[in-house]
Amino acid sequence: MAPILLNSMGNEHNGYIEQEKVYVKNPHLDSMEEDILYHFNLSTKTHNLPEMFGDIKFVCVGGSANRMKAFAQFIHQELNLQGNVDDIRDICEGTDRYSMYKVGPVLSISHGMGVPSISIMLHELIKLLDHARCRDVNLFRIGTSGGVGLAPGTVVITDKAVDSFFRPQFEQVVLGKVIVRSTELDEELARDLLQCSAEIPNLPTVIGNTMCTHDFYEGQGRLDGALCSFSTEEKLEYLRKAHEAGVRNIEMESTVFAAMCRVCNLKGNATSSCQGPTHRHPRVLQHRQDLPKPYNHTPNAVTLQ
Ligand code: R2B
Repeated sequence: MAPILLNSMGNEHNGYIEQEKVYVKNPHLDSMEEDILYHFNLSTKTHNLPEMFGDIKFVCVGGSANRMKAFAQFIHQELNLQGNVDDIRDICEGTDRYSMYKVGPVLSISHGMGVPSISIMLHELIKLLDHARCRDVNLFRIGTSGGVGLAPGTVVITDKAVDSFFRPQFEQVVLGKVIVRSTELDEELARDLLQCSAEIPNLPTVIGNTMCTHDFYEGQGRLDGALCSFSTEEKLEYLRKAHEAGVRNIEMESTVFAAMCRVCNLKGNATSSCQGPTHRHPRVLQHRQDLPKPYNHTPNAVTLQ
C-alpha cells in the first residue's frame, strides 16, 4: 500500500511531501525573462540560484556589514565547517549596498538602517529564496535595539512588531493608497527561541512587543537629536504608554520585516539585543534610568499563552 503523505497543513497529499515554500506574491515575475536582484548584484540569467542557494534553511539579517561577516564566521566555527573562516567571501561584493555571506545552510546578510533599506533587501531576498526553490526557511533579524525598562544586554524576542502608535501593523503606500499589513509573527518560533535562550547561561531574554520607528532621534523619544520638539516629561509619558502596550524594545526595521514574512509564508522573528553602556548609543541607559518604577527593572520573561 502506498504510504499516506501529509502536506505542511497536515493534510493528505498525492505522491510527495510538500514542505513550506517561500511565496513571492507577484504575478508579473512569471512572465519576466530575467529577474535582476539589483542590490545583491545577482540575476537569474547570470547566476544559478538553485545551485548557489537551494540548501538555505536559515537567513539571519542585521544592520551592519561587518557584524554580519563576523556572524557568518562565528556560525562557520559553530557548525564545524571545512575551510578557513577568512576565506568566506561577500557574495554581493559587486555592490556596496548589502553584504551577503553563505555558511552551510545559513545566509547572513546586512540590511542597513531603517524600513526602506531593509525592505529593498527583503524584496530581493524573498525572490532569491523563491528562485532557488528553498523550502522551510526561517528568517531572523538579529539586530540591535533600545530597551524599554530592560537591563542592557537583554535579548528581546519579538511577539508583535508594532508601529509608533503601538499598532501591530505596517502601512505601505502603493500607487497613492495606503495598504495595511499585519505584523504578527510566528508564535511557535518565538517560543522555540525563548526555550533556546533558557539553555544558554547568563542570557536574559524576554518576549515582548518591538516598536519600529522611522527615526532614531525624535521618533524614539530621544533628547539628543538636532531637533527635539518635546519635554523630558512628555518623553517619559510616551515611553510609559509604550511599556503598558507591551513594548520592550525600539528599533527601526521590525514592522516591514514582520509584514513581509507573514505575506510570503516565511517564519521569522526580529530578535534583538538591547544596547548597553559599552555600546556607542546609550539608548537603554537613557530610557531605563529615566523610567520610574516599575519601569526601571527587568521584568520576568513573558511566556506566550
Ligand atoms: C537599530 O540600530 C540602528 C540605529 O542605530 C537601526 O538600524 C536599528 O534598528
